Amino acid sequence: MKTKTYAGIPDTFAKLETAKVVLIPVPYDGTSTWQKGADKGPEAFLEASENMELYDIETASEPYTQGVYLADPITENQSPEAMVDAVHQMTKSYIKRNKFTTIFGGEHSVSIGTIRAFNDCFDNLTVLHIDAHADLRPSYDGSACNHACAVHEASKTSNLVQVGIRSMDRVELDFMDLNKTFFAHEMVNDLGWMDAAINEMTDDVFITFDLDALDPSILPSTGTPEPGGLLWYETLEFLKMVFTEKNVVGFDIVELCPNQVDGASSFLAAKLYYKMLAYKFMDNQEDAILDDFDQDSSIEALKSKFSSHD
Ligand SMILES: [Mn+2]
Repeated sequence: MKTKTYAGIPDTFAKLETAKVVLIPVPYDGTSTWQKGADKGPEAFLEASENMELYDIETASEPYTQGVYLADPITENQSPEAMVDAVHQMTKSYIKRNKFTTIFGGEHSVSIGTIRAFNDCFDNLTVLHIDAHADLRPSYDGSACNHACAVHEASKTSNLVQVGIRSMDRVELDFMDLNKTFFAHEMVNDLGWMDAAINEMTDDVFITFDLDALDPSILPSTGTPEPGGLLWYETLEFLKMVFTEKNVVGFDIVELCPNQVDGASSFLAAKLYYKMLAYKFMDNQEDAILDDFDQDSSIEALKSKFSSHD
């Protein structure tokens, strides 16, 4: 990766010891089935982030002052299973250091590893899955670690809430809880879906955000674009509600498939990530790392409750 720090922030805010946030890039594209290129996602996201202004108008805050550590990218790609295992272990190691751990993919199979890590560390976890696709297949193309299976495991091991769905296979109905599934064609006519979705969530929420949940008019550069998706401000409104009402314990963003002519998609992904940090930390701006930060000061640990097993 060319980028030295997330969004080009000063080193003071980018040190692992003091940063509240860890960002793990996973440039993986082993199992995508249509347009390839999600392995280029993290680099395009980081480059766009560097060109972003860092004052968030809506929350009147500078989220980067909480500290964002850019971890080494996970490059394991021997097999989908080996990649998922590497993501699982690395993600878990940062959660256990009480970091607000975030992951940027790569295609959606990386989330099998991220969800497994958060599930290990939080009891009664809700996985909020924002996506055009149901991703509930038990296996695809000979692997359970395929992007089409991203939340199959989560459907068994966590409280899975699905939002924005508008494409699926009939076999996925067997694994879908229709009370916790919010289809795009219904969402468009009834903004009550936001409250209804939040009512289905437990306190601790992990968000897995597939960028193809967004409408291709605002985010065309993704592997499998589907018409009829979420727009920008309704997405932000919903996310802000979730961050306000629930304890969001981490998130991943996946499936940016950048190309030369469309810089807007990469920039949207950069802005979406930063807005999610803004919502996470909007109530504790006083805890920001100061420019003359004292290395010996301790940072208040993020709320987390670890289960007994590793
Ligand atoms: Mn998808």
